[in-house]
Amino acid sequence: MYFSYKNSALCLVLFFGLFSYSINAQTKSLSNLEAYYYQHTPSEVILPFETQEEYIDRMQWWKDAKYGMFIHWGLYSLLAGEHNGEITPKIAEWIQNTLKIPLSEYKKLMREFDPKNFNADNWVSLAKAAGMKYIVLTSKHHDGFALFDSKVSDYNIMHTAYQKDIVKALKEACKRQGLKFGLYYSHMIDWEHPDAYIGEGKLTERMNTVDYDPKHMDRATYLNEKSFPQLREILSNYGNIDILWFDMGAGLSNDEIRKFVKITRELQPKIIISSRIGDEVAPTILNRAMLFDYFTPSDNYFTGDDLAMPWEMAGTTNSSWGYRKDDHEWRKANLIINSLISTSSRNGNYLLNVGPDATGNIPDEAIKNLLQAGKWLQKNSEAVYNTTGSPFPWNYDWGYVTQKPKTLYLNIFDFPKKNRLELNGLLSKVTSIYTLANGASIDFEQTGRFLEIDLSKTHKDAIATVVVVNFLEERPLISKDISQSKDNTIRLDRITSLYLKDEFQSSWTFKINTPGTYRIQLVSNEKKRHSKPVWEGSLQKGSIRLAGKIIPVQLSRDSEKTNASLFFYKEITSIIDTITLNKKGTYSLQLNGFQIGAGKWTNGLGLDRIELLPIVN
Ligand code: FHN
Repeated sequence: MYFSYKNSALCLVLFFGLFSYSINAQTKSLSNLEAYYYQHTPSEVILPFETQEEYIDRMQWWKDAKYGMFIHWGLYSLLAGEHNGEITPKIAEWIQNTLKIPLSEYKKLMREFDPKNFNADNWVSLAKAAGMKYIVLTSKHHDGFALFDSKVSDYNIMHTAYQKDIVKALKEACKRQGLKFGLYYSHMIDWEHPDAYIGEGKLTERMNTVDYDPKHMDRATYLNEKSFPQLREILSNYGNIDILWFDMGAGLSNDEIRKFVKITRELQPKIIISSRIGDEVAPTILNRAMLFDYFTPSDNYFTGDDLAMPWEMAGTTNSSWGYRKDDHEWRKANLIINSLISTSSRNGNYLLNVGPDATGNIPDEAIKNLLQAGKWLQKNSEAVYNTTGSPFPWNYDWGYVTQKPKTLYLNIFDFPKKNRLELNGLLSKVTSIYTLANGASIDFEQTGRFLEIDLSKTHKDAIATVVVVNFLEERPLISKDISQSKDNTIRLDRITSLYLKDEFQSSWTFKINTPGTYRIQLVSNEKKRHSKPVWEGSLQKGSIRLAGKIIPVQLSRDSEKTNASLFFYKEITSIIDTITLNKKGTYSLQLNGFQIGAGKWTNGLGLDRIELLPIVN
């Protein structure tokens, strides 16, 4: 069918095929949708369907928005983490799978689903007051139950006690109140359909093996009968849909992934697609010749990298996505703002989840914290929306930097010692510094690459104080050399991209102006499950080479603190040794033998930085 009406694309592709044009040549000439999805293009050849400029333009609202609300809601919200007296040990929306509840029993929840307190406008108003610019709702989660009126499957909201289309209501409320609207759709996992085959081993655990036998499942049937047609429904029946948040696509073939993209882009040309359309595509392709528009790293995990492409951190307000009555681990307003700014300072977005209960109420604690964070955002919005990330390739202890032309915003969460903040590396001439919230001007001194800011008279905000630094140039001039700070500390940050795990930096060059003896210490992060975080530092041995010495390294858990934006995970400091660097000059430090791996599920140290702290006698 595709052949018959896409003849022109076919001719073009055959022409290029015949003359063995390079992929580059094809990319330039075939920048249109037909070529992108032409069926006879080999799977591995992915052709962009738009120009770089068109891509930037399509993504702009999303990049400027920074902050969105994720909503996980469905039949599982009725169970609230418990079934027949049994508490699920995992996230609440997985309860059917985790507690092996037979489908016939789980389906009975449809009779009870009648959210009397649901009011779409209230949810949207909350998101707005919280400072969020878009909403993403689970139109169908892994249980296979749809919150929309589906003609494809009766397993949907119209067949519950409630009988009203939730997707429609929320879409309309977003439109009324001016928020962008996206849909989550579990395209691969579906515990209702008998043919939703995923794969072998670990992937089998993601299927409904209580009611169905994987041996008899045929994925093509599931895709053609339910997933593709329902995707068409949500993209056709509600006007503009701004985001399609696919999830858990691991196991899909490239061609299946491309079919999802094709349907999505044909029906909604301006839509923005999440990377989890196929987990395996995401980590390796960091350019725009890709099937998705932005990258979603692991849930609730972010260790301090500015990724080389648009990205979004999806996180929870407590520990679960779906409502759980026993989950009281609430992320407070300061952590919400810390996570948001830590994300935007690295050019990412933050999609923060709420799990309403079965009556349609968003938990009070979540509301309280979101609104408190929203108040801070009202005062300090200039430092967040429409900004870009920090120009510095390293982190600061006191907080995070965001920027606009001629301006840096220092988002200070921890006031530095003696209230003197040092910005190391800015070469642009600073013209003025003031507090964003009240305009009060701040004294400073600039010498060479050091800018010292006197915060002794600055009002401290309970969450974060934003200090605005104005300078002459459009973009700040930054020296990327690593040198000692005013207190003579040297800080060697992991600065390469989180997901390119084989390319982590393991050597650093820096300048010493004040010779002396230094304590070497290494800071790394816990990772993996929230409930049982793992620190893999002690499992590894290696060495550090510095100033002609090889220092054997076995890491110990010498001190720890909660990671400012990671909430579930601690930052571990390991003291390694002391070293005397008795000459001024350039040194290089090499970390050998360690697996650095900083992703949530990758093995390795989770390295954040190495510090050299002066020992003052
Ligand atoms: O399995 C899902 C989970 O239930 C939730 O929807 C999250 C949100 O990012 N995504 C999957 C796990 O990563």
